Amino acid sequence: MKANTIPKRKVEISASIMCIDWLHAAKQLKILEEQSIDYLHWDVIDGRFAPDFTMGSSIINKFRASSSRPSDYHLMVEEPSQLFDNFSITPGDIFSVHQECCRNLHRDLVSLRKKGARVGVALNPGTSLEVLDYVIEDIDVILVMSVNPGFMGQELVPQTLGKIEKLRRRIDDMHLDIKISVDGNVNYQNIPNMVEAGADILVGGSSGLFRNDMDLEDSIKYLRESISEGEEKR
Ligand code: S6P
Ligand code: MG
Repeated sequence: MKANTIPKRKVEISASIMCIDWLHAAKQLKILEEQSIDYLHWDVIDGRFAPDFTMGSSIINKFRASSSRPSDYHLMVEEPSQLFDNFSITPGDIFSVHQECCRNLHRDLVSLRKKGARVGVALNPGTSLEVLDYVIEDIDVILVMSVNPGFMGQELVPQTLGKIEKLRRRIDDMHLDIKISVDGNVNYQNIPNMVEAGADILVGGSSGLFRNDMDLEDSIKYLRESISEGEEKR
């Protein structure tokens, strides 16, 4: 199926909390709530699989408790199954682990499903889609990294757009109910192309949501306009 014949789906927004304005976090969380942002995206980084560190479970669980929005966990850590029990999971939450990090990916997906999560697998920009061949039926969300995991504020890896398109075709051809999430440099210029290629969830970070030069309400408005522009094209 060609990208322009993709049936219309509602594109959702996941707010990358590592990019929030930490000095005004409570105020910004309230705005995300009022604006019905679809998910709060929690990046967990261990300094080994990806450089730098972000938030641990104590910070995330505390924040989570003050919002009604579903969680979208993104674990960028080696052997993530060691941490599964640390996070609270409620029905509707997405929990993504990196294919590159799991010694036994299928076993980890089964564990996550038993915990009630919608299970996600994240792929680095340089990881081929073929690694999912024998687990794809067990996945709810595929998180396509459009930058290398670790830092905010990076440039899009351009091959990602073709990868989203190829993945969309594969999912549709197999008649699977899998959402494609895209994470990294989700800005107003890239969003229409990401949506046209077949993205279902966009992770808004420092370039499209928590911007230094704009109020959060305005960036949400521009983000939604850019999504509509992409939806028109597919
Ligand atoms: C990166 C992390 C992402 C970032 C987000 C940054 O390791 O997984 O979720 O927080 O992509 O967004 P931006 O717009 O600064 O690239
Ligand atoms: Mg992320």
